[in-house]
Amino acid sequence: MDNDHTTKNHPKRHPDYLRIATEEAFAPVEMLDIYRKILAQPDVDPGFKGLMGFYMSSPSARAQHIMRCLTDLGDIRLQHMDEAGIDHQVIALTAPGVQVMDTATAVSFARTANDQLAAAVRRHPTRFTGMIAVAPQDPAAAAKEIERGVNQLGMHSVIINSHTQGEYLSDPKFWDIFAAAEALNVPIYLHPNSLPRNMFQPFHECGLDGAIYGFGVETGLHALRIITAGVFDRFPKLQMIIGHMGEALPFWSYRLDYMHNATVKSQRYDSVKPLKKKPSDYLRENFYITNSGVAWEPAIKFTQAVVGVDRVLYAMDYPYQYAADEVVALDAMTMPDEDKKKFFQTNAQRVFKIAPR
Ligand code: 1DF
Ligand code: MN
Repeated sequence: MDNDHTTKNHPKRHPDYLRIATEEAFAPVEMLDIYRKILAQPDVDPGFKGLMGFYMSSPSARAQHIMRCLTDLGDIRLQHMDEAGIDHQVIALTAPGVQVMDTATAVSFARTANDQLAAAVRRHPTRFTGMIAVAPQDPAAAAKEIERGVNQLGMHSVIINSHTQGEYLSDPKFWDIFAAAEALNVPIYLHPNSLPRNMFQPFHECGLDGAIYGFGVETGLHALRIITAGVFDRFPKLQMIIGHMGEALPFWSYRLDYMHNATVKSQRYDSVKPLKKKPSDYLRENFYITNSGVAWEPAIKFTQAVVGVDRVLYAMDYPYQYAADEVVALDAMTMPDEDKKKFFQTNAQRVFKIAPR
C-alpha cells in the first residue's frame, strides 16, 4: 500500500479524454503549525487526534509520504500527476481544514489558505483548480469568503469537511452559506471529517473510524440530514458534491424513499417533515458524486444508473489514495466512450468551471 505510487503502470495521457481528478488535497505548512498547537491542548478532539495526530507524527512510510505530498503545490505533485496520468487536479484544503480551529483563527486562516491555493493555480492554470475553504463556525464570514473566492480569486467551488465540532449544516444557523453558494452558482463539496466526539468510540475501538468506514457513515449521515431538513426545498438550485461513490447513499435510495415517506405519514418524529420530493430526487437533482476511493466498475455503473451519467465524476483522493493502477483499471471500464469522457473530463469541466483547452 505504501508503495502504490511505485507501480510499473504509468498511464500515458489518454487520446480521447483528459483525466481530471476532483477530490485532491493540500495542506499549507502554516496550517500544520496551528494543528500542532491544537493537538497539544488538553482534551483534544479524539477524532482529530486519531487522524491528523497520526499523519503528522507517524514514522510509517504512508504517513511520511502523505505529509510530503500534502504540503507541495509544485514539482512533487506535478510529477505524481504525470506518473499517474492525471491531467488536472481540483484541489481542496485537506480535512478537517479550518473546522477544528477556534472561530477567529478559522476565519482568518481560510483566507490565507485560499490565497495560497489561488497563487498555485495562477502558477499552473492548466494543471490545478482550487476550491474555496470556509469556516462554518462563522456562517456570515463563510458567505463573504465564498464571494471573495469567486469574485477575486476566480474559484468556483467550496469545500466543507462535514461536521464542524459536532454541528451539522442541517441547522438553519448555517444556511447563509447555502444562500451564498446558490446565489453565486458554486457547488459545495461535502468532504469527510474525522468522527465527532459522540460517534467516535464504537468505531474507534475496532479501528473503523477512518476512511475505511467511519468517514462514509458520518458524511452520508450529514448529506442525508441536509436533504431531510428541507435545504433543497429552500435552496432548489443549490448543488453539492459528495465523494466515495456518494458515501453509499445511492445504494440506500430505495429504502430511504420508502421509510422517509412512512415516517412522515406516521408523524413519528417532529424532525421528519414532509419534503417536496423524495430523498432520492434530491440526490439526482442536487448532488454530484465522485468515485474518490472507489476505483470499482460495478459501483460506478450502479451510481451512473441511479443519478445519471452527467452527475458522476472521477476523483483520485491524492495523496491519500495515490494509485496509478486505479487509473489503468478505470480506463479499462466497459462503458460507452461518451460516458467515460463525461466521467473523466467534461462533467468536471462543467461543475468546476474549468476552461476547456
Ligand atoms: C484519509 C482519507 C484522509 C480521505 C483524508 O483527509 C481524506 C485517510 C484527511 O485515509 O486517512 O480526505 N478520503 O477522502 O478518503
Ligand atoms: Mn478526501
